[in-house]
Amino acid sequence: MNNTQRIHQNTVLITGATSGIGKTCAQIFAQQQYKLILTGRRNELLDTLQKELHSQYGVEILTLNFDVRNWEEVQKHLGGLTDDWKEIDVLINNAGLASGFGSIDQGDIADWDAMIDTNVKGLLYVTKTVTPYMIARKSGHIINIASIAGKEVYLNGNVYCASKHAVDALSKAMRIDLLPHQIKVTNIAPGMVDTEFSLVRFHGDQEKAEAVYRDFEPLHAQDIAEVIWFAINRPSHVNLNDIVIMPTVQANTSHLLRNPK
Ligand code: NDP
Ligand code: 8X3
Repeated sequence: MNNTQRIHQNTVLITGATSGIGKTCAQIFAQQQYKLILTGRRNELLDTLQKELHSQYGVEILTLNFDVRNWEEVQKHLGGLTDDWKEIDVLINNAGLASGFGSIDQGDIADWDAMIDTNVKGLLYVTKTVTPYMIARKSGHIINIASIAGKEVYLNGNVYCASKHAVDALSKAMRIDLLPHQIKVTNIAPGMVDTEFSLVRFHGDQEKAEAVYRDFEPLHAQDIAEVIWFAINRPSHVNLNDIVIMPTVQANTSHLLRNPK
């Protein structure tokens, strides 16, 4: 079959697909017969996910093992996608992290760099590389995974909150810049979701991480992935600009009801 005869099959690119929200999005999109481009730094997890999803749903999956903080790697892996893979319908800018949880005067520079470089610069690098494919087709939907931490700030959340406020601002900015190209941009702002997030924030301290989600029901990655699926399936004249999703017992970043009766 030559290029002109190719039948378009919907394609999603998910950054940070090795765990949590990104992985669950991969499962939902595979179930719905999307072609998947999955990225992350842990290659063995990407391989396992690729095998699982291919054998379960028979979909084509391209795994790309790189760090979103590295502009050269982003360009190398995403800049020269072949015709089979470059017709990306949905980009989920999900890769991100909190690193550390301390007062501004005690902050660790390496933690700050990791958050700003991943959550802000990594998202920018991927978006800059992928949007030309969408612009060429005058079609596409970008989902930015921000956070309730991008709407509010909380004690010891300083730099993580700042990085997610930046994502929130970038969602608004992208919506303006990409308007002439008819590319949708949706900002997703979840509250507490039980993933590897807290384990990463507390540098592998299992006890501290588990304590975060104790005595209440947090959001699950599935809750977020289902909302993303809903958002990308609105009719072409409808865009969901900004979605805040919270556990029922979390009113905001500082009011959480543990042990609800
Ligand atoms: P997880 O830690 O489970 O997943 C994070 C994903 O991001 C992993 O797949 C990880 O893959 C990837 N990632 C992290 N750093 C990099 C990097 N430098 N390059 C490439 N990939 C990277 O957490 P979540 O699923 O919870 O987090 C997903 C997104 O959701 C993040 O942006 C987070 O800030 C946001 N969020 C999370 C909330 C929560 O409470 N959990 C609430 C609100 C927003 P790998 O390590 O293999 O590279
Ligand atoms: C993660 C949610 O409230 O831990 O973005 O910052 S929170």
